[in-house]
Amino acid sequence: MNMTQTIKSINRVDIFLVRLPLVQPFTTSFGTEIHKEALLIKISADECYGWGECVASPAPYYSYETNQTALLIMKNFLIPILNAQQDFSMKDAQVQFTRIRGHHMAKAAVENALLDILARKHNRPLHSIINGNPQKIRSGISIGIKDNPKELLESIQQAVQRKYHRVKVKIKKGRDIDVLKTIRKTFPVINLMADANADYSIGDLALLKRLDEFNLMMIEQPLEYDDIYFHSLVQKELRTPICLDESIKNLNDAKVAIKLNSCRIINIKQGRVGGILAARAIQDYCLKNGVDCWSGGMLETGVGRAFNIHLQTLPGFTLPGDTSETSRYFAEDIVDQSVVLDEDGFIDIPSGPGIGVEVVPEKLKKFTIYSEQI
Ligand code: OSB
Ligand code: MG
Repeated sequence: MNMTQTIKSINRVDIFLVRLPLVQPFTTSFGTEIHKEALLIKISADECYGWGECVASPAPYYSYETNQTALLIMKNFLIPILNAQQDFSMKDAQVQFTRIRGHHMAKAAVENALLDILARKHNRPLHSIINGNPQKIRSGISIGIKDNPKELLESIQQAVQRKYHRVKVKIKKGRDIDVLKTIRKTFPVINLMADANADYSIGDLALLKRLDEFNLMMIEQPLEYDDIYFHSLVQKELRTPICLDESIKNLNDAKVAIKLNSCRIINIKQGRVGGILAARAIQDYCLKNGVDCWSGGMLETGVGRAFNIHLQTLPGFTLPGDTSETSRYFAEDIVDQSVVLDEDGFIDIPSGPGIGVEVVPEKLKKFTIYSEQI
């Protein structure tokens, strides 16, 4: 995109906290979720509008940010900064936002809404203004921890039948070696990976080395959520690539992790690193440094998922991500189009202006538990 294109002025900002039931509970090493609670932001400007979705959760388990901290940061800092601007570009907004330390999930939602406005204003799909290649993207699925192995094997069987390009399973201490052994017995050659969500520490090195026998594509975030250094010690001892998720909150983290050889793969969640443009900068750095990337997910509604899909048209996304069909998360979503897989497990990019999906007012009303005009 021509990054000098500007927004004249913000007219109105609306926030919606929505709560959608998940079709099945989702369990990770940090807990079980039965609902998806998301903070959506709609910014109106220049006779146009744009949507953003914050990927924070109700509780600070995956990250320190929560929906309530994000709301506070938007209300007290991000939106006032925008309201004080006239004729500003994405670059201008980003420069202003750098004053606010951390809170990348709150920033991502606001920045993404601005990008959506710019794309809609010029009647172009989001992928085109970030210079992505208009191509179908690959799918992947993230399967939560299950109480019984039969249920887990059934879920994997379904994913294989649907032609997902790779299967990720969640693991945690005590639910690792045996689980992977069971899976590999039934599915010896599928593209498989495991996500520990930071459940191990350097003292578990011997156990982590045993994961090499399962021929995994990667092990995601084995150690502490804020660690980079100890991951480099583990990566040195493992044949299996390490992929970092929680540890990478911005481009600098990615640079440090790559310089230290802490990982060979990065899970870029645009909503975790500050939005689409920050994610683009990270994938570009990774591409230049021979590090594979993929787009993670946070069980987003159709709004956040649309951003993830457009993002994956960029060349640095060399591996399939955690982008699954809508029906795998929700019986009913808040947007007018569902994500579906074609017969080869690919996903089409929405073609309309901006993110290419529209929020359906009745669905928004149905699922909103709190709203506020800022
Ligand atoms: O660690 O990648 C993760 C969901 C919520 C919080 C953290 C994670 C996940 C997922 C699901 O793995 C990805 C998705 O399907 O959206
Ligand atoms: Mg993860």
